[in-house]
Amino acid sequence: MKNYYQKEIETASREEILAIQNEKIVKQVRYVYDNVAYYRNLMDEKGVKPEDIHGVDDIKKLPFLSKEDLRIAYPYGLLGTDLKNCVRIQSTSGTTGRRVVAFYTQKDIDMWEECCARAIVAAGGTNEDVVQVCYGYGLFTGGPGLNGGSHKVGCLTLPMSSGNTDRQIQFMMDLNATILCCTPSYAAFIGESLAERGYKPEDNKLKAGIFGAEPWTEEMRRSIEKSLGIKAYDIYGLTETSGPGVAFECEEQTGMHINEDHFYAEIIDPKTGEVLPDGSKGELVFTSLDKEGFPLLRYRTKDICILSRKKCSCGRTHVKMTKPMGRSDDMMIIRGVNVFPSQIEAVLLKEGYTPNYQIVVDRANNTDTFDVYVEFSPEQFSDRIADIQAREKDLNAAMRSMLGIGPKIHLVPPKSIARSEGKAVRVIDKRKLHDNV
Ligand code: DLL
Repeated sequence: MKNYYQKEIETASREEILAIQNEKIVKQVRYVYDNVAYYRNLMDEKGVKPEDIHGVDDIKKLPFLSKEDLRIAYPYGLLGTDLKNCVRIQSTSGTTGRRVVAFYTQKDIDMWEECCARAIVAAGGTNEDVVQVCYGYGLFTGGPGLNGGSHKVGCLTLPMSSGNTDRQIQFMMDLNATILCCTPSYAAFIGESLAERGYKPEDNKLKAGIFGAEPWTEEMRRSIEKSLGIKAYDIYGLTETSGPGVAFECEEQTGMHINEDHFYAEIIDPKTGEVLPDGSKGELVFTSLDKEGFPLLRYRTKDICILSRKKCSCGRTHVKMTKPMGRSDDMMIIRGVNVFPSQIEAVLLKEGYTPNYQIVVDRANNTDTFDVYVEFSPEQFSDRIADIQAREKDLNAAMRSMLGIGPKIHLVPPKSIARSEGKAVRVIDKRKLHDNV
């Protein structure tokens, strides 16, 4: 028996979904035009009026919003309703200096939590499950979003937040957690920590994990599934659109269904802004169809992916997005070659290394330097220089054939690279520091 949280909408026909979207977008554009002066000005500059929008086909007439607009309009410029109607804010970590503050009405929170509930049910969750949420709680959307979704499904929810791995393991084992929610890098660390304490994958009661908030490869998925003895599901979202649950994976594990009754997705050419047909790789753009507090239209996510409408065996009809193939601003250009951290992760795991690595890019004598620090697993560890050098050489060759350039590989002892409890910091690009001086 297949399970859905909101079967009717999750399995609606294409025509039904389009009808819902067409109706919602007309109302939403009118709402934004009337309430958000910042966006009204952008529409006026482009010569588009709410009357020009008759359905989703007309969305392409609307102006884009970017992170830069969010920065200019910070904090209240894109607010869609009186503050007295809002009940919550959430925010990004702002590590890249661009803090986003998003506002929610109670209706927005309910919609967001329902999206997360759909994700939990798609991962096999029912009211008999014990859901351990170790995404951060607080301003970050991960903890509150999955917490709310878990309540809606009726699961027993363990609001752990991130960190304190000893306590995570104690609760997981003592309270028989069945579904784990955290970043994939933290899931890998929990798996490693369980093994260190002598637990085998079959010793825990976990059956599924819902992992997202950062890029992770198929190789990483397999490694986590093996170490925890679970099925690992991807979940995607961003603070600007609500948080986790904008898209989620089903049992087919071949991409994430976008909750199309709430979010309209487009793929554009990131250089020209031209809308590309389904199946093309490009930048994902979201229009929220029914948000009140922070109703962004045509928001450019910078995430690069592909949309697919291929029939899914789970019965859900909503369009699927591939895993983001890195953000357009994650891509490093090293000695003229485009490099994504995910390519490096894929090579490492394929070659039997752990997902514990760090990439350091710098500049010396006007040339880019490219170093990758990789941990030995305890089984691989050797202190014989000849062994280490031979392994470093092999890994350099494997990277060169994947990327087109070979980084300097530094194999380091187990446990020497800091573990992450939230989003992992994989890249240290020191060139940016020089450029900012
Ligand atoms: O990371 C929301 C979230 C929380 C998603 C928990 C999933 C689980 P932000 O901090 O605003 O929100 O970061 C959003 O993270 O634009 C992507 O670049 C990246 N991202 C989110 N989910 C995935 C994923 C949350 N499944 C940004 N795969 C997005 C790859 C992801 N990247």
